[in-house]
Amino acid sequence: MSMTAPPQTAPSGDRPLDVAVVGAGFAGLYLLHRLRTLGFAARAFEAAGDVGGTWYWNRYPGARCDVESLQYSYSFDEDLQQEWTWSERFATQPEILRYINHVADRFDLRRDIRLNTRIVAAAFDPERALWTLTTDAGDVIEAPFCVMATGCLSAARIPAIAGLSDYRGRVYHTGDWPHEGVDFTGLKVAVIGTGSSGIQAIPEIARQAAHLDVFQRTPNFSVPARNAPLSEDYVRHWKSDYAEHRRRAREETRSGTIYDFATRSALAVDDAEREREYAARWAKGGANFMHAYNDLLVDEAANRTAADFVRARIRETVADPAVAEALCPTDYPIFAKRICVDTDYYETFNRENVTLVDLRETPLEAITAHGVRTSAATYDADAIVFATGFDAMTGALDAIDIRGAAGTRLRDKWAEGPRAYLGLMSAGFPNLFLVTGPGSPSVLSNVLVSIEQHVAWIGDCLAHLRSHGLGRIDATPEAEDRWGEHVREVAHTTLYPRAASWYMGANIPGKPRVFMPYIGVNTYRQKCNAVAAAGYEGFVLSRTAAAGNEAPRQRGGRHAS
Ligand code: N01
Repeated sequence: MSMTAPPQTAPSGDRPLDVAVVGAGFAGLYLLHRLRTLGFAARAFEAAGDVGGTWYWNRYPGARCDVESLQYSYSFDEDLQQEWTWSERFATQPEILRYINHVADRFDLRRDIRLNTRIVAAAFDPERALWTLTTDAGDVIEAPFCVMATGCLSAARIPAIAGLSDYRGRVYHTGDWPHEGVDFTGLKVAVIGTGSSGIQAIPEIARQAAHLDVFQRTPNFSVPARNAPLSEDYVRHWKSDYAEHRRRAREETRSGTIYDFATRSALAVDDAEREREYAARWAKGGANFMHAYNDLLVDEAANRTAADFVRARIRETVADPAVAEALCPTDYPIFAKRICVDTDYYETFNRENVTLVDLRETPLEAITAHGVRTSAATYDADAIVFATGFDAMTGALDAIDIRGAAGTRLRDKWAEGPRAYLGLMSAGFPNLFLVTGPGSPSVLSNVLVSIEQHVAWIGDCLAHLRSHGLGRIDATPEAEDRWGEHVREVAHTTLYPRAASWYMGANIPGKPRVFMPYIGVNTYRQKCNAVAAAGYEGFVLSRTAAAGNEAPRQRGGRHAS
């Protein structure tokens, strides 16, 4: 691979920080690069022992991305995207982590990253217009601006199940996997949870373990990945016009990912033709399946045709009819929960050493000293793997004691559900930006596309403030409320709210049921650009002592009082 020299930028060194960045995953790394390029002194604080964010922690067997690798990568640097070689259609976690490390080195980012440093508190001092961050070691960092690049799926969650502390075996969570790996050879293993992580890990664990019991509460729809090495032709085709592909993904798609988008309704064709189309996409593999018709996420009858097709494939694949029925989701529309993409998931239930335990028939009652007890039986387990997901979108932010201008805690403000204007800033928390925050496309998008858009917007906003001698920006409560209503309205034009998903906070007992992500990468980008072009409409921009001690000034938004 040919390399160009990393750009030469002065280290932020001992310069007072302009921006404190929390997290050094895909978002934090690109923030560092972009902010440096704009001449800001920025530093990232990362709880983990190295860069990578979600790809640092999620090392479970079978972990890979289900957005194609040529699309799930940075687009901000043409040389980088031309030079990096992805080996497979869907990259494995180790390959993605290698890529992230390569980016950190290539752009010389490590000198401004403090690892093994968890930010536990962040408070805004309105007098000094400064954020004060406190680390788990008690260190204090000050910066006028703070960006939370803490990730949407980074607060791994083990549910409170009675008896867990009595369990004598080994306990793992897919989202916090041991770095040395786990050898399940000869062990009896229990996996609890059948979301994307469980569905990827289960076939791999089944190949090693003496016996695997899969504890399923809600069946998920999964489509085959059909993963394969990338052909040189395909890569050449993609890279020959990389910039245009990226532009299309950004500007013309709702998910930030290019698929074969259909332009007609599932109900506009006869059964035979529909079957052919679904079969062709099933054979091709991946989430492309969900774009077979343009109304699958908005029309119940159309949606049912896709769900029926997948249920038929499950029944065809799984030998035991009772197991097949238990694996068939029936009580929510397909795609309303995150579609899973698998390799041999349904086939795994034909193995002699795998048992599906349907927790809807026989609820999980407790963990015992030696295994898992349901209402019907006790299953001995040498190891329990929790594939039970995350406190999504808000969990990592809630874990930090974030206090705004009036001392209000963010988690208290969000007690009834997260509120953030454009998903970027929450009113009352000046100079605090969120990357892929609730109210932005985030988890309903190719997150790399969303991250790059947010980072660019934040960088431009900071440059705008600097060039106008302004030191403070805050969202107005009115703009935030209007945005929240818009996010809700858009969601309710689709079938998404029909499923009790983590998009709705439904996986966390007591979490308010609010549909958190915004649907539509393309429209969202236009709205963010329009807000900036109108002088940051819906925000209050003002001067501060540090940036020039004058009266607050209106920049499209309204005057601070
Ligand atoms: O988590 P999940 P995940 N008792 O929340 C079950 C991304 N991702 O880590 O549905 C028993 O989806 C829960 O059951 P239920 C992707 O965005 C991407 O798998 O609540 N079971 C469910 O089955 C994904 O959507 C990739 O009834 C309990 C499971 O645990 C997101 O991360 C790969 C339980 C949790 O599923 C999260 O996926 C991996 C309990 N008390 C992840 N509590 C790719 O790109 C929870 N469950 C391929």
